[in-house]
Order: sequence, then structure tokens, then C-alpha cells
Amino acid sequence: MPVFTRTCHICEANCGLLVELEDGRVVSIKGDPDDVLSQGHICPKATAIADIEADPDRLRTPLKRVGGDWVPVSWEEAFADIGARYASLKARGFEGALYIGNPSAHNYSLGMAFPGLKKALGTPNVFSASTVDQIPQQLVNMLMFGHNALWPIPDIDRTRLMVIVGANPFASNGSTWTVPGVRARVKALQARGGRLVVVDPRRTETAETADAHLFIRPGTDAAFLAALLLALDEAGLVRPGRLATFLDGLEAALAALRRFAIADLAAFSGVAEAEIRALAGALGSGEPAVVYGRMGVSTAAFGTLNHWLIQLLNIATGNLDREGGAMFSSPAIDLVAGSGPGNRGRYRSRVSGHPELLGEFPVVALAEEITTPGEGQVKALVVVAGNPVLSCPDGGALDRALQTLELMVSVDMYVTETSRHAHYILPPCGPLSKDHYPLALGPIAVRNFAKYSPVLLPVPEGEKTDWEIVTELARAIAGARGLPPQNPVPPRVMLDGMLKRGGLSLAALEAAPHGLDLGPLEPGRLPGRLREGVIRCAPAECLADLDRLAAALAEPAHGLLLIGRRHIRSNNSWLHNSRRLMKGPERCTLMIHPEDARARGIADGDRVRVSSSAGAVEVPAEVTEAIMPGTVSLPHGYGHGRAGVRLSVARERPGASINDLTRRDRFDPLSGNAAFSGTPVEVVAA
Ligand SMILES: Nc1nc2c(c(=O)[nH]1)N[C@H]1C(S)=C(S)[C@@H](COP(=O)(O)OP(=O)(O)OC[C@H]3O[C@@H](n4cnc5c(=O)[nH]c(N)nc54)[C@H](O)[C@@H]3O)O[C@H]1N2
Ligand SMILES: Nc1nc2c(c(=O)[nH]1)N[C@H]1C(S)=C(S)[C@@H](COP(=O)(O)OP(=O)(O)OC[C@H]3O[C@@H](n4cnc5c(=O)[nH]c(N)nc54)[C@H](O)[C@@H]3O)O[C@H]1N2
Ligand code: SF4
Ligand SMILES: [Mo]
Repeated sequence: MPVFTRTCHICEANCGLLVELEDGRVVSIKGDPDDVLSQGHICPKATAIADIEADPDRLRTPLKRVGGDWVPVSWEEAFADIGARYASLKARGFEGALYIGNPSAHNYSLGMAFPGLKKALGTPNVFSASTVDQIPQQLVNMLMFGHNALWPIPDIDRTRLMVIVGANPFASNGSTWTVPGVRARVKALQARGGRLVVVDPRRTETAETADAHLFIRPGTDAAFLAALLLALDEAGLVRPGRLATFLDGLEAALAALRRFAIADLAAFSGVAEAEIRALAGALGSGEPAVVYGRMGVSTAAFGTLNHWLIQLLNIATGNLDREGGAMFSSPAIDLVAGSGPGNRGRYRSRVSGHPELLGEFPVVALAEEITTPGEGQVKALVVVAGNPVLSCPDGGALDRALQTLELMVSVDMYVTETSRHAHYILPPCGPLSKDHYPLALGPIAVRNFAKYSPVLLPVPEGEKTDWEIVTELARAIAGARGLPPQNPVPPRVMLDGMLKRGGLSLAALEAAPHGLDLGPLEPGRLPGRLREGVIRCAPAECLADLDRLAAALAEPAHGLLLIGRRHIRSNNSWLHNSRRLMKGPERCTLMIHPEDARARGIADGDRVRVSSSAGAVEVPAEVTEAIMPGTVSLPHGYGHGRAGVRLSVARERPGASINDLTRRDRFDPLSGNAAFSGTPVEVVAA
């Protein structure tokens, strides 16, 4: 039977797959041992690609909502009606909005269609999953290194000490860090005498394997990281080495931190001062070491400060741009060279005045733009590959807001919690009918590589790729608005041109089905890669934000703080319709420490009611010492029981949405990122 190579598009790890096909059906999906990056690694989610292909709930034709019913319509009819309705609403002084979801980051051709759609919509109201995710990291890249896409990559394969703060790569497979097979890489680190330290309010799968795990109170990482820097400073271990010649403001940054006392910072974070001093000593030993932080420190009220402090630690210990430290890639397609650093503050959102960042407003502002009357009110929304009702803070408010729209379009292959509100759902063809290139993720991989995956199954008659849908949607809207027609370059042609600029070509990649290995990450990429030739260690906005940290230190602690979690067999909100992934025990449970459970008369398995100022949900309790006292945890992406959702497997165990509890008024003011971590909640037996 024919077997084809392919890169898995589901998460950031970019594993190489071997896909066995028979008569247009997937027979098996296995790891590709010859893949230059992943060398055979695979996780259970990859096999779900077969389920997506075969899923009877997956939409195959455009649908129009007529009352409570869905009626199949032709593409032409859908595009024409959407264009006319959008043009009419703009002519009446209302606005449109666009929400771009996570799977678009794993779909290079779809990404190429967005500039055209944005032009056609002609709205400042662009939102994406970036502001419930990694945007503080992009802002820090911009502020410190001069470009939002200049990512420091933990060199796990050569380090001696890896410190992971607020990430769980054993479940997530790594994020803003393309690192397939991270578990084996940790084992190798330990086998060569190195250490992994995890800082997390929960003893996660990653923490279980770590050499040390420090419990930290949710939302206090900025204090913990500042204390590490102060401890390094006090021990005389601030030694940036060769970086010193192109650092700007390191002393100013340290001076600004000296207003705090290590003891106060430690007490606030819940990590013992002695642990902090010991870790600082290890980081500053001169051996290769790296600090890495992800969702737990990004979707936090101090998201930007957290990532600034993390990079300051890598700089102060001389570990930036060094083997075994945080390194910079030499990608096949360089998204940094020849593009600006990234925009910010060019305009503001209508209702709350949020500044634009990278051409977007924060999603915490989406619902209010829809519900607040006035000139420029959002009355049309296009959602592409997103499920904001389950993914964004105060999803309940968004759920209600979407019902008031005059026009909503979802480019999605399912009737989800979000797309059920659409007037039109425009479904893309199955994943194997689309080609793949890791445009966004190749540059953040632990090794330089390039790999192209061609289409494996022809696009079925009457179906379209995401690129085609979004391009034709843009054409229809632009046409109805009387804008000049666009003539987009086909994605493959565009990709070939981009590859050729870097000395490769599509043909060269097509001749290498397991990918091209472009070598290990190299040290000494700086200062060459820095836009202004210097690293800005003391951005004014970060220093100013320390006042907010000082104020937080003085605030009284709240009873219970809610955090999220991910599971290896789940992916955000959208793989719960795969029966093979959903088997096993119920996963949408509230983890709670025995002390907190006892105080509330809650036993393991009891149904509990969790509430916040945004809403309430009921879920089973999972009483466990793996979570620290004062903290509770719920996974995100559940809540499939809402009326009209057509996900028959997911609805058998619908769970509840954590984002019915998270709040729109909790965000990082510097980046606009939602602050999920540490939402104050009450828990009672239901
Ligand atoms: N409380 C809390 N909330 C969170 C998080 C958290 O940790 N805690 N995590 C946040 C993060 S990191 C992210 S990235 C967001 C994700 O938020 P979103 O991107 O809004 O949501 P997803 O769950 O990824 O849903 C993706 C949707 O795209 C559809 N889809 C899948 N593949 C394709 C495709 O190829 N084409 C098209 N057109 N559609 C497709 C799916 O059917 C699904 O409906 O959630 C965020 N929300
Ligand atoms: N299996 C699976 N893989 C995925 C996904 C998925 O849903 N499922 N989603 C993908 C996406 S879109 C992303 S963005 C990545 C995310 O990748 P990761 O960031 O690695 O994933 P999370 O599990 O959200 O890890 C966040 C960790 O932060 C901890 N945490 C919460 N609050 C705090 C805090 O205040 N301080 C500290 N120090 N820690 C805290 C949590 O306990 C959790 O262990 O995963 C990707 N991969
Ligand atoms: S780790 Fe991510 S990329 Fe690799 S097989 Fe699993 S879902 Fe696919
Ligand atoms: Mo994400």
C-alpha cells in the first residue's frame, strides 16, 4: 500500500509522519523515523488526522443558517450574499471584525490569504488567538531584540540546566519552541548529567520527570524572576560575557529591580528564598543554562514583564546566543530580514482605547466592540479557524454578543460553539487535501530544517482549501464594496519565491520527502540579527510596569486561584470529536488540593460549582496533591453541551468551559494579552 511522508499540522512540534493511504482513505499514520527534525517521534493526536478526514460531522458544503436550520448553499450564493450584506453595513457606518484562530498558524497558505481579506474588510478590528497566547513574547522580542519574530530558542540538546516556568511540554509538545520528542530530549539532558527544573503551581507531567519542581503561586512569576535576578546580582554572578559589547541598559534594569527585597518577592511567589538563591547560583555557574517560559507566564497579568525578566536572566548569565542557552535560528525562510520590527500603537480600539499591537486589538475587547452602540460598532464578524466562544476570556459574554450580529461568517469545518452563531459556515476540505510548510514554526525549531508536504488527497469535487475560501471571500467583499480587484499570487508560487530568496526552492524540498537538515542552531547570531545592533535591556514600558508589580505585592491574597491545563490527547477546543482521543477517564475535572477540598466538604469525584465574577460552571472534583493549596485547575476547550453544536462524539462528554469563568477585565496592559492564570474563584459542593 502506498505510504507518503507528511508533516503533522496539529501542534507546533511539526513531527514527520508516514501516512498510508488506500482508495482515498487513511489506513495508518505512524512516526517517520527518517524525518530530519522529529526522527520518528509522534503523539496520539497525529492519528486523529484520520478521524478528521473520515468524520461524518465534518461539513462538506457551505451552510446558511435559516432560523434554527442549516441549509446547504452554493459557494457562489454564499459569497455574493456575504459581500452584499457586508457592503451594506459598512455603508451604514458600522464596522466589520476579523478573528483569526490558532490552526491558521499551521496553514501557510491560509496565512497568505489574510492580507487580502483584511484589505477587503477595511477594518481596524482585527483579533486573533495571539492575544490569548504568545503576544507578550512577541512584544518582548520587539522591545529587546528589535523584531517581534526574533525568537530565542532553548537549546535543550546542549544545555546543562533547563528551567521551565509555566509550560508543560510533556503535554503540549512545546510551544514557541518547535521541539518534537521533548521527553526524550529531557532524558538525554539528564543522562549527560544536566538538570531540569520546573516552576509551576501544579506538579505536571513535565514536573514529575524534572530534577526539581518548585510550586509557585499563580500570577506571581514576575516577582520570582525578579528575585532570581537580584540574587544573581547579590552573588556577583551577573556575567553577560561576550554579550556585554552590545547590551544597552542592563545596569539600569538591575537598578530598577533593586527597589524590591528578595525576601518580599519570595514570600509573594510562595517559593522559598533559599530555593531562589540556590537556583540563581546554578544559573550563574557559567555552565550552559536556559530559562524558558510559556502559557503560564504569558497569559498572566504580568505577561510582558515575565518574558522580559526571563530574557534578562538569559542575558545576565551569558546564556543568550550561546550553545546550550537561548539561541537564534538560521531559518530557510527568514521572516525577520527585510520586514519591519512590528507595529504598535498606530490606532486604538473604539470602546476601551486598547492600542493596536502587530495590527491587532486584544480579544478581551471583542465582545464590547460588538455590544457597545455607536458609530463604528462591529455588526459583522468573520471567524477563520477559531472558536473564540470557548477560547477567549468571558466566553459567555462573547457567546451572547455573537447572537446580536447582523452578519457572521465562520470558515470552519464544524458547527461549533462559535460557528453555530454564524449566518454562513464555509468549510475547508480535509487536512490531507492541503499542502504544508512550517512557515511560522520552522524559524523556532531546535534545529534548522525545511520540509514541504504536498497534497496527499485531491480536493473533493465542490470543496475548497482555506486559501481558496478566504481569497474568494475577500474578492466578493471587495467587489461589493467597489474596491479594486485583487490578483493574489498562488501560495505555492509565493512559497517557492520565498525559499529561493534563502537559496532553496520548492523543487529542492520536493526532492527531499523527509525534509532537509540545515544544521544545528549556531551561536554568534548576535549582534548581526539585532535590528539596531544592540539588545535593549531596559525598555521604558517594562521599567514603568514595575510599579504595578509593587502594588500587587501589597495586595491581600485571594482564597482560590484558577489555572488551566492541557492534556496530551486533546488540542484546544477542536479534537474532542475523535473517539480514539476521547477514550479514557473524564478529563474536564477541577483539580483541587486535599486541604482545600476538606475545608469545603468536597470528596474526590463530587460535583462542584466553580464561580467567578464572570460566571459559573459545574464539573467533577479531582482531589489531588499534584496541585498546590490555594490553586485549582480546569482544562480549556470544553463546554460542547451548548445548543446546536454538531460534534456528536464531543457531546457525549461535553465538559464545561473554563472561559465561562475567566474575565475580560484581567489582562496584561502592555501587550493586551488575556490574564487567564490566577483567576479568583469560589468552589462549593454542587
Ligand atoms: N482559559 C484558557 N483559554 C485558552 C487557553 C488556555 O490555556 N486557557 N489557550 C489559548 C490558546 S494558547 C489558544 S492558541 C487558543 C485557541 O483558540 P482558537 O484558535 O480560537 O480555538 P481552537 O480551539 O484552536 O479552534 C480552532 C477552530 O478551527 C477549526 N479548524 C481546525 N483546523 C482548521 C483548518 O485547517 N481550517 C479551518 N478553517 N478551521 C480549522 C476547528 O474546527 C475549531 O473550531 O485558545 C486559548 N484559550
Ligand atoms: N496536547 C496538547 N498540546 C498542545 C495544545 C493542546 O491544547 N493540547 N495546545 C497548543 C497550543 S495552542 C499552545 S499555545 C501550547 C501551550 O503550551 P504550554 O504552555 O507548554 O502548555 P500549558 O499546558 O498551557 O502549560 C502552561 C503551564 O503553566 C502552568 N501555570 C499556570 N499558571 C501559572 C502561573 O501563574 N505561573 C507558572 N509558573 N505556571 C503557571 C500550568 O499549570 C501549566 O502547566 O500547547 C500546544 N500544544
Ligand atoms: S506532537 Fe504535535 S506535531 Fe507531533 S504528532 Fe503530536 S500533534 Fe502532531
Ligand atoms: Mo496557543
